[in-house]
Amino acid sequence: MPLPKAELHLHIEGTLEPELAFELAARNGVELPYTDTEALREAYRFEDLQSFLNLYYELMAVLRTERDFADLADAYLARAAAQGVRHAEIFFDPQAHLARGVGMGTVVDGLWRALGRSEEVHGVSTRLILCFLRDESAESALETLDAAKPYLDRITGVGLDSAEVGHPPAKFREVYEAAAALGLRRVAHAGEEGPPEYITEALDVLGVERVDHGLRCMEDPALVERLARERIPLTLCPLSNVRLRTVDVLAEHPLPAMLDAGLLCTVNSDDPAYFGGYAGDNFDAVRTSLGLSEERLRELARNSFVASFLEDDEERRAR
Ligand code: ES4
Ligand code: ZN
Repeated sequence: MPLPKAELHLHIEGTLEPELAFELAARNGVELPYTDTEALREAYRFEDLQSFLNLYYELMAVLRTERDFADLADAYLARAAAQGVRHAEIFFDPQAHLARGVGMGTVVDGLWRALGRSEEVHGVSTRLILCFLRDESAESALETLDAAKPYLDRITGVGLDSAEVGHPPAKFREVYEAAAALGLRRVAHAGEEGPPEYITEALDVLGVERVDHGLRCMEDPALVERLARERIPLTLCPLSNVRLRTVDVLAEHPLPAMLDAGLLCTVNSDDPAYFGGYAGDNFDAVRTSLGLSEERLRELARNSFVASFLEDDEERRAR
């Protein structure tokens, strides 16, 4: 039996497996620039975050209807459940869809078809987190939050993703203030490729409760001390870090040092269709390559519930 765990860093568009991409392409009459799933998998050799994002945005062209988003989320939830995931806080990137003429309603209603019955069907509770693309303008983020207003009953929080370097968190101060005023929870990617200063800015300017990745905090001992003292959760994604070459090899991942420093770390999958595995695969990989003890692995699973947006009583029931 896999350890019961919560997945806190998961881009739903990053769960698009090649087989489903081709199925949706055929269903929607979309031409993909790859002959078959094998040719597509060949393209999964990334140099850095941007080279991955290029493919990630390209393949989204196959997602067009509510049914497509429902099928995508349902396939993810089934895989996650099989790997011990009991709760999933799921990112989505509305701007990438709005730009292609796919409306906010199509995305949220489609995802909700699967999420809304996930506890019953898969035994996985869910939350939805709307991410702003940081390489788009601050105005576009504000417009996106506005477009989401009719759907806020199904959206728990906001996040910040896409190309990090050159797009510091402070660019999004206004939209995060507006999100907070609407009662939304706040997280942001920071310190994946960007410097430790972006982590501090996400905390102090955007008011985030949780940092996605946060890996590069290790370059700043004072920041590590602060994150540990304030119990700020970090949602680490070990297989993603290797595939995007943030870390050379898994055996050199700083996770053990981060745990030793007292950081509230969690292990997550990011974009599992692209990076070689789902939440359980990430746990297995760190168990094997980093030699973490069973006690450390249980700590990581426990942290995932502590760091989640579940209420205390829900949290106890989930784990
Ligand atoms: C992402 Cl790995 C990663 N980093 C930043 N933004 C993203 N969007 C999807 N995956
Ligand atoms: Zn991510």
